[in-house]
Amino acid sequence: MRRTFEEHHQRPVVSLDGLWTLHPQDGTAKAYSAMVPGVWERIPALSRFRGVADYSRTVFLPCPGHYLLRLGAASHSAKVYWDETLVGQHYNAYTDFDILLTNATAGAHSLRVQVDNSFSDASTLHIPNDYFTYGGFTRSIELHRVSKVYIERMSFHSVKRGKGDYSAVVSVFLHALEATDDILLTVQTADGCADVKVDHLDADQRHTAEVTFPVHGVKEWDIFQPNLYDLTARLFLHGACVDDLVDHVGFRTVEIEGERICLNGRPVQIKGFNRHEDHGLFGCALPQEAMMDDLQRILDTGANSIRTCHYPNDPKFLDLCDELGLLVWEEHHARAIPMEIMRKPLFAQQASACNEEMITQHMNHPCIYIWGVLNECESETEEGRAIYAAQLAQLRQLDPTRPVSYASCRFFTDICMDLVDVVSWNIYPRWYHDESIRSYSDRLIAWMEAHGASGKPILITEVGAGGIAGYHDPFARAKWSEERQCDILEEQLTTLLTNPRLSGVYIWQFADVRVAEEWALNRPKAQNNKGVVDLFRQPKMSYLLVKRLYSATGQD
Ligand code: ADA
Repeated sequence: MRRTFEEHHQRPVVSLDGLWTLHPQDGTAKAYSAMVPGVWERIPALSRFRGVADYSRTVFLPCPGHYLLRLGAASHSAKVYWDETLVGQHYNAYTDFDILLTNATAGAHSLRVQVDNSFSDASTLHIPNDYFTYGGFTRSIELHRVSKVYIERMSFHSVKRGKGDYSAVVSVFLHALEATDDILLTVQTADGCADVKVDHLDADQRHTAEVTFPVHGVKEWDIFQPNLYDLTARLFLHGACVDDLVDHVGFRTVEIEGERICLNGRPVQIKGFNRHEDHGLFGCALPQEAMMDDLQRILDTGANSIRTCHYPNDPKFLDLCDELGLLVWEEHHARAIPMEIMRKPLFAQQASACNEEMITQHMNHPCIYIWGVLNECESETEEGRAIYAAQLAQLRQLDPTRPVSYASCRFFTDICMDLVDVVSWNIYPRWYHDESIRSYSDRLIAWMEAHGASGKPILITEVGAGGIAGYHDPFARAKWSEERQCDILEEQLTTLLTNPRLSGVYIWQFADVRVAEEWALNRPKAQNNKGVVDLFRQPKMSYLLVKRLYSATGQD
């Protein structure tokens, strides 16, 4: 399943997850049985394969009609062939895409998804980086049978009117595949509902139905208080229900009040982790059990937030954060992209597509409190500023209800802080340089205040140190030892968590992750070793240190 709950009760949906045939274009005629979702690197013979591979299977359609393939992304590019006709393609491993199959015939059909994880000029977001771009069909795929008018998606946000009283603001996006009359749409959540009648839609016409209605006495979604409500849209043709869509939503407010980030009117202190989608057993295709295992540990440390470094996360993971009451900083896919790539027209196209897909697909999740872009890109030049301004404007246009930010490392040179609602910095005192965290953070914050951060919340979106799991050096406490990682994290966290000018910190990072081969020389084991657990989730000494420090401060 794509989500942790059923999105459709009326619409027939079947999962296409399971064993597919995999043909890597590796010069052999070999084929493999491969799990979808999954990464091919978990097949021993393909553990180092970077290139193009074809996933294929037969799909049986029980009756003729209109069908929708809902693909939960592939890493990192996909071309989809239906009966050997190209019917769709997608770039970027971290957002979903739909493919319509109209007037399909009943019976057996061939489905082939050609996946490519190679680095080339055709890929501006997936580049050799300090995380691993796996190859595979990495998120779930479903086959939907849709009526001649169907619900493509719906967006939701809420506006507070009083204690427990909100307005639900819902847009339902319809797509008519044939000319249709007498359409009725109902929308319901909590104790509120609304109806919309549409007299006629032409074939291939899209229509957005917008409704706002009051709800009363709702319990607000909050940190560790995940009050969720079903939002249900149902579509009727000539009085008969032909389609539906269910989502989980929460009623809450996120506001910036001076130097504070406020949730439901209360300032919050972020105690978070950066978390990559990467696991020693699953690559980036973590099953929900492994996601939940991570979240149990994250909750155990007393953390209250996760930053989805550096890309949109699996909707299933966001559902779990909704259901556990964890705040999420979600960001589009970009990590330290060089300017020579950012100035390419293809970068603007691929980045803005990722922004649009991230927000339209994830905006209903109450756990997401902020959107981020362009982690550690060129925010110290006018050329870079123009790109930041364009991307931040796009985020605000797509979702005016949440604050926006970016995580910077352009120390004492950044010129974009005036563009954001929350100022965010990645700093590594005592690891990448040896100035004390107190001295360095005081100096940097003073500089920020004079260069665009004044009057705004400040987050430290990355802080941490390396620690190779199992490497102990209790006397010299050399760098890369677990002991030194604890020493540095203790100084960083005790200083930053008690600085009243800061709205919180995200530790870099929850778990060790694989890195690209090109990064291996300065990453022991070809991993980024700054996790508090290793690639297989074995806790390091720093796990208990973080638990002590995060648990010692207030709930949020
Ligand atoms: C940067 C970057 C992270 C990671 C980190 C590190 O802040 O945003 O992705 O590379 O440095 O480990 O050095």
